Amino acid sequence: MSHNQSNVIFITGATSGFGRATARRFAREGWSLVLTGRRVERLQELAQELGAQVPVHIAALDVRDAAAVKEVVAALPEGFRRIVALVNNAGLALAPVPSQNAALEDWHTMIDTNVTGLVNVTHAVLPLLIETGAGASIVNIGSVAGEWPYPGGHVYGATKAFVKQFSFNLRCDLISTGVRVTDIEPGMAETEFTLVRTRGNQAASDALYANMTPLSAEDIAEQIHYVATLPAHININRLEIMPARQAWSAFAVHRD
Ligand code: NDP
Ligand code: 8X3
Repeated sequence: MSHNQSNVIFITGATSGFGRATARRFAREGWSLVLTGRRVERLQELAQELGAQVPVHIAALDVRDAAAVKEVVAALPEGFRRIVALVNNAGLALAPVPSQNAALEDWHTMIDTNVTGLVNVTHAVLPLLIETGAGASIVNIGSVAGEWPYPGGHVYGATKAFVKQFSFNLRCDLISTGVRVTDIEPGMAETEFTLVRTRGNQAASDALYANMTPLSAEDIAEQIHYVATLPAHININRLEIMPARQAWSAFAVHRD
């Protein structure tokens, strides 16, 4: 399949981090962009930046709102309906504290966004991806937190484990359609992720990424571009990526 002007990528959470870097990465290759997120000013800024290069359609969207998701997809202009890649990227972690201290509302927000939101968008965009057929891709942004437990990971890690299993199960059903599905699982990457997780604590975010080299948003955008532009007969099921300076640790043991 050729990747020319008529290829469209639909990105959730395009206002920051991986989503914004992915918009820029695919703009470089001439793809048309559907950029969504809640912060409209940021969508407008990105459209301003990339609109001279490629066709850009922006839509304010909270992925938790299933009706709004359906409306945004139904209202896609003609030139933006041949979706070749859906990047389910919108997501967040909250409550970097032990489960017993976490607010139920924060757990619900993570489930509503990372699980229900991702499902909402997938369900709405799937018919267009199937229409595109061979070479189309769903790229879901999971996390190492969906593979490996860690203190304070509670519901966040569980939502990302859902993303992985949903990705694999989608593959089973989509095998005859040519639509590929990949779960990309990044480790530590410096975006606004930790600012959101700590509710705006810049010092905590800076400390987490200090004196090591975290992944960048551009590193992940590069991997998204890689999996979505492979020849149509190749499906990367799962791609787990860590900074060279991040690895696993020992099991915790609580002693008397
Ligand atoms: P950022 O906080 O920089 O970006 C998150 C994006 O998600 C923003 O564009 C935000 O847009 C969007 N978003 C959040 N909630 C909603 C919502 N309800 N509806 C629509 N959009 C929403 O973080 P990252 O770029 O790092 O995160 C992107 C994805 O990567 C997330 O799924 C995250 O879990 C995952 N991830 C991040 C890692 C990291 O270390 N950074 C590692 C592994 C996975 P807006 O607020 O404008 O709606
Ligand atoms: C977030 C990455 O390192 O906090 O998905 O688990 S990490």
